[in-house]
Amino acid sequence: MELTTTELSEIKQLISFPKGFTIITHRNPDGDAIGSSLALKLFLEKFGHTVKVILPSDYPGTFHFLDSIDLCIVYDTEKAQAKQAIDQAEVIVCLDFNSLDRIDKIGPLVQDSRAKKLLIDHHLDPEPFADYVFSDIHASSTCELVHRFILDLGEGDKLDPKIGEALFTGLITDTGSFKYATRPETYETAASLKRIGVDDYTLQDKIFNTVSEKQMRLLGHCLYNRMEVIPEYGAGIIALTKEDYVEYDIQRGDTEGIVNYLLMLKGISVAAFIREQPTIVKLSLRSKGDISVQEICRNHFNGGGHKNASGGAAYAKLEDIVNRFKKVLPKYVKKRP
Ligand SMILES: [Mn+2]
Repeated sequence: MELTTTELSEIKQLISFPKGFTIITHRNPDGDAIGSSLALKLFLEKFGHTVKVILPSDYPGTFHFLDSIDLCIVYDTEKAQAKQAIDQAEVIVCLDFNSLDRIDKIGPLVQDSRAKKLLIDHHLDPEPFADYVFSDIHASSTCELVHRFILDLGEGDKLDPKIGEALFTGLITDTGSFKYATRPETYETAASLKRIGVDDYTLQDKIFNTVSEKQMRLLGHCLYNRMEVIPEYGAGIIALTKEDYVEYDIQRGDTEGIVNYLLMLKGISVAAFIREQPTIVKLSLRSKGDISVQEICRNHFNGGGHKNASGGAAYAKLEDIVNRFKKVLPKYVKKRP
């Protein structure tokens, strides 16, 4: 969904006088959620706006280096400030999610707010809660769309290396360093950000080469002790138990990216990373080509996301979820001879 010329000029009008903006992104914010939010904050501040960013839950330490990240309001621990930021907002911008249940208890607050609402996102099926919707499911990332949005406003000259660094973060995290979900515009965005001075080598180093010893050993454990391969369906599964969580002292973010190792196996095109949390079992699915893990998640695991990267959760036993995944596989993947 593109913004019409009329909508763009209305947004230009909104931006032209100092206002209170509140930017909200999804729970468990990733590089794209955080990068797009901070980039838009830094951009809007150049017009004299007061800009608050609300994250429903805390962000991974990896992104500490991003400019202004320490100013984000984390709803889980700063509820009063988050509520105030929504109350005082004249414009609410929702980034990298498109249904209000992705922001938990903040959802109803956003729903009830009388602020103008703008949504910029690249996930399937946006809910109609915003006044302005810029949604493109073919975009690599919300960061790619925020960059487009800034250019469409005719404000490309406001881009600077700090904004560029935040945007580039979303490009590389949502595409696995340009390995998937790219299109020509993705590289054009990267090129234009590099041209304004983004140091992408340092950025990649800061984002990816910060694994702790604990995480590296956890990865080893997952691959050596918890991995199951189902060659006839080209599938791989890693399932972590509650006990693993204790033994490896697994914190939010520690398991990030582990699912992708399964897809490095020759002949594997569907990957499931399933973990047993205190009350719920969560799963992340990845796939290659035409296999839609989005459908699998939507139909069987109360979730969704993208065609090749989705997630879900269910109140059940770990082994039941593993078995359910195995059971539904034949519906989505052809058996191999
Ligand atoms: Mn994204």
